[in-house]
Formats: sequence, structure tokens, C-alpha cells
Amino acid sequence: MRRISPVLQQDGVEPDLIALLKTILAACREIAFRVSQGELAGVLGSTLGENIQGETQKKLDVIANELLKEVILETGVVKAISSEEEDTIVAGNPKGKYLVTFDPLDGSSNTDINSLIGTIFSILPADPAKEADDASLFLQPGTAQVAAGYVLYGPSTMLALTTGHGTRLYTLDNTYGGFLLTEDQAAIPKYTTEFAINMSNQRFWQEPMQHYIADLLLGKTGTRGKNFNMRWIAAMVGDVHRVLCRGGIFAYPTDTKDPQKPDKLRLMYEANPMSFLVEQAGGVSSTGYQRIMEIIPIDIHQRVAVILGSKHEVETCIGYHKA
Ligand code: AFP
Repeated sequence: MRRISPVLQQDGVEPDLIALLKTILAACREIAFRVSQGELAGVLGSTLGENIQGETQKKLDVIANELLKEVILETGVVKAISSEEEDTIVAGNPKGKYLVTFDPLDGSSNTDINSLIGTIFSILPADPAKEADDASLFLQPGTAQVAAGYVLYGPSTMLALTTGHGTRLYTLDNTYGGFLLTEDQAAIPKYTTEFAINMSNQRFWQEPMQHYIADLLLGKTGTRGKNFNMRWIAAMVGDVHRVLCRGGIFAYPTDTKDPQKPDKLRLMYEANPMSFLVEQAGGVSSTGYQRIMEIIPIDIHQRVAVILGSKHEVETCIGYHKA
């Protein structure tokens, strides 16, 4: 089985980018270890703080954020980072050619129940003409990403990575301490009978999503003519991993539950990197009205509706938004 560096070299990825990715993965290996120690390492439970999103921070959120921040800024090739757990961007080397955005621990409410969580990251080019503390550096569409990935802390620790040459899956081999290639080309099946959505929000959705899900629930007896099954992990990283492995549709649509927060998922830390991975695996990712990776951000902490996964199913869902 192959290691990461030769695979990335074969794809023609720049040496500085390879080194940056390996640094991020070194931090993720450390996070994986802390996660695996659970209660023994005293890392479970919440801190007294809230992040910029107004969400309670878990101890592991803070630990993962600090670990990633420190090692990424030390590389010298990063001009600035933007994290879901930081109020503002953090400046790095003014001459750095890359920007890194990350959600240090997606699904952190799963930590206390020993369920799936992960780290999601995205790498963008840095504009040399801008200062390192200028947040507008990050206001680039997802199509500008040079790499994106996640590390899933599950029964085995897995990495999904794209640099625009398809999406590859790697598994952490604890015997040698590195990630080994275990799936050379993730390929999301075009058709599916599996959906993932938080059904408890049903009454708060807009009409297109109400209609679409109602038709899925009717199964064989409705217009879709086939039965659908549902899965929900409550960590996007886990739900997207399932989609990459065997297909499906994952959606976190706009809702009116909290009028201050019509969308839940963060464009830069969750939606864009996952969209890049999904598209590179042959899937589709949309808000229902627009390709996610074409959104020009106006704020680093911006949120967005997300519908992604198997091509035919996502396109069917988009069709309901046109009606
Ligand atoms: P946390 O990282 O704050 O736990 O949020 C995870 C997440 O943003 C996303 O990964 C899930 O799909 C979604 O929240 C689940 O949220 P609900 O359980 O509120 O629907």
C-alpha cells in the first residue's frame, strides 16, 4: 500500500503543498490519539466558553484547534489561517503562499457518546498583494481550493483527500504511524436509495425540501416509485464519508427554526471542502439553487444550505427547487 507523498508527487502536487498537507496530518494523528484516549485523557466534556458561532466549545474542540493552529503556522508557507473556533483570522508568514481554513472537530457533540467526529480542512492560494491580517484574503470561491480533505476519527482513522485529481481515501496505519492509500478513486454511485437529513427540523424547511422529502418518504407508493432508507450521524464528516463510500444524499437545508441562523453549515469550514471532495468523486453539491463551490463568500464565518451526494438524486432534489 502506498504512502501519501509518492501519490501526491505522482499527481504533480507542489512540494510545499505536500509538506503542508503532511503537517496537517501530523496534527490530525495527534488529535486521533487524544480522541482514542477519551475519558482517560480528560478530554471529554465542555469548556466554559463559546465560539464565534455562539456554540458551546467542547474541550476537544479547543485542543484540536490549538494543535492545528500551532503546527500550520510553523510551516512558514501559510499566510493566514481561519478556523471555525476562532473569531478572526490568524496571520502567519506574510510571504506564505497558502491559506488554510479548518473545522478542527466537526460533530463535536458526538465526542461524549464515543461516536464519529472528524477534522475538515481546505487550502486556498494566498494573494501576495494583501496583508496577512486581511480577512478578505479568504473571500474566494470553493473553486479556488488547491486541496481539501477530512480526517475521520472512527473505528479506524481515515483520510479523504483531493488536490483536484480525484478523491482518494487513506487509512491510518498505527503500526508505522502514517496514512496508507486504501481507495485510489472514490466514486459516488450516480443513483441511491439512502438519504441523510435531520428530520426533526422538517416543519421548519422551505417548500421545495418539504416536497422532496415527502416524496422520498412515500417510497414505492409515491412518484419516486422506490423505497428510501435514512441515516443520520449528526456529524457532517461521518455522513459525507458514508456518501463517498456507498453513495446517498446528504442535506442540511435552510430552515426557520432560528431566524437568526437560517443555515447551519459553514461555507468555508464544511461546505466548500466537502463539495470539492464530493465533486472529485463524481457527485454533485448545491444549495438547491447554486453550485456551492461557485459562491463568492462575503464573510469568513458565512453559513450555507447544503445538498450533496449521488448525482441523480441531488439533481432530482434541485429540480424541486426549480418548480
Ligand atoms: P458541531 O461540530 O458543532 O457538533 O456541529 C456539527 C454539524 O455542524 C454538522 O457536522 C452536522 O451535520 C450538524 O451540525 C448536526 O446538527 P444538528 O444535530 O443540530 O442537526
